[in-house]
Amino acid sequence: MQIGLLGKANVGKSTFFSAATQTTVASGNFPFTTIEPNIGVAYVQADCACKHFEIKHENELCVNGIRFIPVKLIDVAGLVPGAHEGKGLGNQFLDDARQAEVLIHVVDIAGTTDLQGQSVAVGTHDPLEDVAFVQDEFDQWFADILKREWDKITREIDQKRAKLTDGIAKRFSGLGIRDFQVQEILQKLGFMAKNPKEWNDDDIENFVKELRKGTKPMIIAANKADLCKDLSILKKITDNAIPCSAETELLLRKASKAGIVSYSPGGKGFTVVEGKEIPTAQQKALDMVKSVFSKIPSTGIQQILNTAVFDSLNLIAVYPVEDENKLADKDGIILPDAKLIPQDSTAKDLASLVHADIAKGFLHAIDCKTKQRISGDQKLKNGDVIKIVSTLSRG
Ligand SMILES: Nc1nc2c(ncn2[C@@H]2O[C@H](COP(=O)(O)OP(=O)(O)OP(=O)(O)O)[C@@H](O)[C@H]2O)c(=O)[nH]1
Ligand SMILES: [Mg+2]
Repeated sequence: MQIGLLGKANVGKSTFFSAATQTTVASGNFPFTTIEPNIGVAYVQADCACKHFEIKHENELCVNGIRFIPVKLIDVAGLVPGAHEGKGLGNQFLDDARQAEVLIHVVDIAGTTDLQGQSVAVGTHDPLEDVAFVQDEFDQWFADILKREWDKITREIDQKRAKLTDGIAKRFSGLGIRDFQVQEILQKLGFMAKNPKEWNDDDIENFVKELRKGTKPMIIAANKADLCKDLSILKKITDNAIPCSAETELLLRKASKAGIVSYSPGGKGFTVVEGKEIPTAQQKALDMVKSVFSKIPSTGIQQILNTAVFDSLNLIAVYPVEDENKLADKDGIILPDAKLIPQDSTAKDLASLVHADIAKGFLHAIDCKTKQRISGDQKLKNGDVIKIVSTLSRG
């Protein structure tokens, strides 16, 4: 599971990354601060299964019944218009983010940066332009891959009776795109029976646009919302757009770590820890943070990560255990692990994820909430606690 952060230069991708992963990486008010990608671990939140059983357990990833589930986050170099032709840092960002299953497109919603990522006065750049150009760069990049190889694909079909689906899928395999996904889009557009020789540039462009949308879902992180004068601009964005302030989240996480405030990621506010002496500069910063919460319901960072995983990718969280009565692993650790799996996953799919041998010897599973036996092809639900019964153990 990998989430990619991408967007124009200087919009706050690295600040988002630092806040979400609690690792400090370079950020600065100029374009191309980031060149090499940053990879780290962020967390999405789900209700922990302990809530259902009304049990208490010691697990640093369960805080008051909210389970923090790790996901990989990748922050890449910024892009400028023409990146697919090598402008700015070119396509490097796309290569770095190619394995990401879902993309968070960070936009400077306050319009404080021009198309090249240079700082400009608040509200002087139209963020809608950025939403369009970044998607366009992506589509162009996809289209270039296909156009470059189109003659070859056509020849392979003519001479070797190769399948169109396979020919296209091969060119996109480096992006983690699978042949069934290519086939779905070809079917959707009615292109399955169309001779590749008859495809024109528009056909290729339409096809890659659908392929991009279908395989790399994008959420818009409308960042720098703290500076934005009129957030009603969000209504003009057709994709899923969530207002956020990465800088506010970063500040709160730091203040929380320093023991100055009590704040939980995703929270609708914070409280100052009683009895703390707060220097004037920090007090000023906290006052600013307060005013951000009067503008947006939360800093948006956690909500964006949760939306990416649970809404865009439709994943569910399930809890594999080895002891269905104690809800524990063999060392007695209660609800040791939460796994993110696609919505239609079966008990057998979960077994494969836990260990190949366990899947090989799969007999049945037990739904620990109902204590019922379930078969390998039964679909799992969000929040399920599952014991897998297998003739083989891991390793
Ligand atoms: N006001 C405000 N400033 C922000 C916010 N997020 C980031 N910034 C500032 O925006 C500038 C750019 O932030 P970065 O995180 O370096 O942006 P980036 O998108 O990673 O930039 P490149 O790596 O150069 O593409 C920095 O000065 C940040 O402090 C925010 O939510 N609000
Ligand atoms: Mg950066």
